[in-house]
Amino acid sequence: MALVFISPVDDPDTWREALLARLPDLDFRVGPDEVGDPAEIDLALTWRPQPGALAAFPNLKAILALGAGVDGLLADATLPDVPLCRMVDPALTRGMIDYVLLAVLRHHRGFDLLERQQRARRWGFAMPRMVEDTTVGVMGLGVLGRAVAEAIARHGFTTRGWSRTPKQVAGVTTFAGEAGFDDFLAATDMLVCLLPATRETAGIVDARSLAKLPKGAFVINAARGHHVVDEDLLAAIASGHVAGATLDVFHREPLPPEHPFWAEERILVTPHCAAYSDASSGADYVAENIRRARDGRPLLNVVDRARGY
Ligand code: NDP
Ligand code: OXD
Repeated sequence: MALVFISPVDDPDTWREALLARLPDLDFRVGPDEVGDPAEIDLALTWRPQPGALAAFPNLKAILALGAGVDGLLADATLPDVPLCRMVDPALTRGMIDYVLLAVLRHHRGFDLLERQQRARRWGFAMPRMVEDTTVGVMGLGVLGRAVAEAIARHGFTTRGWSRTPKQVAGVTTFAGEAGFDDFLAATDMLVCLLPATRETAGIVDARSLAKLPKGAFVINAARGHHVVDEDLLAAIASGHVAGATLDVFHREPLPPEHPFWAEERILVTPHCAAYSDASSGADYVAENIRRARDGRPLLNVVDRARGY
């Protein structure tokens, strides 16, 4: 099979090496230079291709995304109508667990406040709450949200989760659908967003949902900027209702220098670095999907295009 690799950020050589170790017969070509005849390409392994780039391959059988979120790919109206598979990679999941746990602990132990105090050369100390007295609420209980919620619960935080359909997650009190959303928010001291970017989830972290959180809550968004109404979050922080936020993703990336998030000292801005797929751990999964495509078997983690994730 011929696979074209197209990504402005991922290293083609590590993916080539990892995939050829598992599939020595794979014809691995890096776009655009090594594409050759576009009609020979069966598969695309890709992240953030230029809009229209994948339409150039008339015999494409599947698109294998190098990321978990496929909103960028689906935004391309010319995306070929072939199965699109999301990335599921233990290293990506591990990275997300670490990122969210770090953010939760930073807010829980008041390191955000201590950092501000240091800048002001001020010595101050407040007793932190017990972990079990802080409730973390995870929106989205898919591959990443479930693993994150389980890790947070194992750490001792009271943990809630919210998803579209009902779920059971060890140590986590779960809520589902619109009917469960307000109850989920009502006791959530730290709101973690790990939802996919879809029509239904656009602007879900808005003035209305922020107002439902207990006073002094924190927001951690590691999913997409699409989920947050920026002005509403800034207003909630300015009023003191929300105590601060950790934001990894934004409507425009890189976050423009004039954006007010940069200047709000109660917001930590990180540059979409929460979690990455890694060839050494993700190649088993990608190789399995390549074998399945070659053998005409059902692929793993195919996106439901109507649902958007
Ligand atoms: P999954 O598709 O595995 O899970 C999505 C979850 O969201 C499911 O539990 C789903 O519910 C829930 N959901 C979807 N729509 C709704 C809705 N309308 N209301 C309530 N719940 C909903 O995704 P992943 O866990 O793999 O990834 C989540 C997101 O994380 C990605 O889409 C991506 O945007 C982001 N991401 C960010 C990274 C970063 O570095 N910042 C890295 C990787 C991913 P149900 O199961 O009931 O359908
Ligand atoms: C992803 C991402 O979806 O990096 O994998 O955002």
